[in-house]
Amino acid sequence: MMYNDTTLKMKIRILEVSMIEKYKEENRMNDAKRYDVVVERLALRGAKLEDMAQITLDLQIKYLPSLTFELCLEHVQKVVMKREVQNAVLTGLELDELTEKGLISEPLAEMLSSDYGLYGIDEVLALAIVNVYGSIGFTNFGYVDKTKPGIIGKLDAEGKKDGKCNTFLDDIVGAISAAAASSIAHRFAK
Ligand SMILES: [Ca+2]
Repeated sequence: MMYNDTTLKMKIRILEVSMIEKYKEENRMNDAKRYDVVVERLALRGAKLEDMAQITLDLQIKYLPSLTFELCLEHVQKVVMKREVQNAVLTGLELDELTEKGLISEPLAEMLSSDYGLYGIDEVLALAIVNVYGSIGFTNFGYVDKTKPGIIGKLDAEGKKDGKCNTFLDDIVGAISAAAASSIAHRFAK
């Protein structure tokens, strides 16, 4: 059977659209699947989403007195659903874990295991997380990075112990909490 040009073009277009939809669907599922892995990896390192939601609540409650912990947790989950965030978390956690196992070579190993103050790439990686939420994200992240509230201070102190490395983890946790706070701020912006 012969197709005229228009029919053929239409058929190709339909095929393209269905392939794009299939691609989108597969990727959506991959992100959802990866979400569970990311949440589990964070928990294994001592950082639960609930701890981040608490920081988010503390950050935003002064602007939104009716804000609840549950809503904060929802926004933390939304942040962790994003692919850029998942990629940053997986990269950072891997570097912390490899450092603890002694699998990083010098001079990087010494910088990561001592949480060297001028290293700075841990904060840069965390910016990939807050970047998703614009300038409010950066402001919130700067604030939690300085004040180290809740679990962040705990992780920071724990990372200074022998054989432990939380160089990336504390910034990741701060960035996710800050991003969730920014997500809430955007949601309720007047
Ligand atoms: Ca750090």
